Amino acid sequence: MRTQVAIVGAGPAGLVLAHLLHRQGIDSVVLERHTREHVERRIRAGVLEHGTVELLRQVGLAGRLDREMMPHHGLELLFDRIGHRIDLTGLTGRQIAIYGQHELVKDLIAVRLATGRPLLFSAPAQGVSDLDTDHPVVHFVQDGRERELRADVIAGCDGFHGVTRPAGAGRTYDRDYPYAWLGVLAEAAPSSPELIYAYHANGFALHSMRTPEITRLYLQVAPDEDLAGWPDERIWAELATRLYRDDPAWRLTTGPILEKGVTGLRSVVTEPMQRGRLFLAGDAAHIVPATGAKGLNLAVADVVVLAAGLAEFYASGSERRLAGYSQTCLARVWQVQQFSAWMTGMLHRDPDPFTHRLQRAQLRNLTSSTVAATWFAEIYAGLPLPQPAPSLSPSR
Ligand code: FAS
Ligand code: PHB
Repeated sequence: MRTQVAIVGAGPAGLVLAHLLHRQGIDSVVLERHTREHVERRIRAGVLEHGTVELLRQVGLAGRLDREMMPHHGLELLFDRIGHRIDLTGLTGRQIAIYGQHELVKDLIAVRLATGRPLLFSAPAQGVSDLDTDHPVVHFVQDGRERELRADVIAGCDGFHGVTRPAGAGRTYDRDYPYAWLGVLAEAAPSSPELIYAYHANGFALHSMRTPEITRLYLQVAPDEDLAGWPDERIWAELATRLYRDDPAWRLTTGPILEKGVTGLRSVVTEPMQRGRLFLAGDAAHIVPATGAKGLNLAVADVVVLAAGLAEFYASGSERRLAGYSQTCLARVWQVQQFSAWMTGMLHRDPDPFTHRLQRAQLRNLTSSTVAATWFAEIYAGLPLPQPAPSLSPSR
C-alpha cells in the first residue's frame, strides 16, 4: 500500500490527526490493532480542556460533543472536611467539558469512515523501517497476511505500548509514583455538580462523572493493589469516608458499579519526539499521571502541531515546521508534566509526616491566594492550543 501519511493507532491522537490532514487534502491510512468495538468501548479520560473543545468545534468534530458534553466552570478541592471551589471561568474566562474519551473516539471514527478514507481495524503494526529515507514503511498484519504500507511520513500514535515509540530510539525520562488509582464507573447521579479532588488521611479520592446518570470515581490504592480485595460495598464505604465533609446536606450517591479497574500513575517523556520521517504523538511520546486530566488533551495538542507541519510540507515542500515539531511539542509537554506531577504530589497520601504538613500548606496556599488559584486554573483549563492550519479545499 502507498499513502502520504501512515498513521499507526486509532486513539484520539491518530484520529484527530487523520481528520486535520483530510481537511488539508492530505492522504493518510490509519492502522488500528484492535476491533472497532474494542476501541469504542475502552473507558479512559473524561475531561476536555477549553482549547481542545474549541479545536474540535473549529474543525467540525464537535457535533455530538456540543449536544452532550457537561460544561464545568469550576472544581473543588476538599481537605480537612471542607470544600474549596476553584472558579475556573471566573479566574480565566475558560471552562472544561466532561465528555467520555470513548464517546469522542466514536465520533472521530464515524467522521473518518464518512470521508471514505482508509481506517483499518484489526490491522496491528508489527514494526516500522526505512525511517531515515523519504519513504518509510509500516509492516502490519491484516487477515493473517503480512503487508507493507509505504508513506512519506509515519505518525506514531499507537500509545505507550505500541511499536513506534521504541523505533524512535529517543531518550526516556520517567518517574513512577508509589500509588495507583482504583477507578469505578457507576450508575449513580453525580453527588456534586463539579469534580471533587479530595485530600484525605486514607489517601486521595476523585469524584468525577460522565453523564447526569453516570459517575466516575477514583481511590488512591497501592500500585499492586488486588481488585479482589475491593467488593463494591468497601469501595462505596471508602469513597464516603474520603469525600466526607462538614455539611449535613451533602451525601455521596451510590449505585450499581458497572466497571472497575486499577491504573498505575507514571510520568514518561521521550525525547526527541521525531526520528527521521517518524513523528511520535500522544501517549506514544509521553505519559502524564491522570491527576491533572491532561493525557488526551496533550495528544490533541501534539497532532495540531504535526498537522500544521505536514500542511506546510505538502504545500511548499518546506520541512521547517516539521523540523521544529519535537521542540515545539516538548515545551508544552514538560509544562503539563510539571503541573500533573505537582498536582499528584500535592493530593496523594505520602507516608512522610513532614510531607503531610507541606501538602496541607500547599492546599491552603492554593485556596487562599487568587494569584495561586489563577495559575492553577490557567493550566487546568488548558494552555492555549496552537492554531490549526486553515482548511484547504482538497484540490491539491
Ligand atoms: P491511545 O492509547 O488512546 O491510542 C493508541 C491506539 O493505538 C490504541 O487504539 C491502540 O489500540 C493502538 N495501537 C497500539 N499498538 C498498535 C499497533 N502495534 N498497531 C496498530 N495500532 C496500535 N487520561 C485522563 O485524562 N483521564 C483518565 O481518567 C485517564 N484514564 C486512563 C486510563 C488508562 C487505562 C489509560 C491507558 C490512559 C488513561 N488516560 C486518562 C490517558 C489517556 O486519555 C491517554 O492520554 C490518551 O488515550 C492518549 O491518546 P493516544 O495518544 O491517541 O493513545
Ligand atoms: C475522569 O473523569 O476520568 C477524570 C477526571 C479528572 C482527572 C482524571 C480523570 O483528573
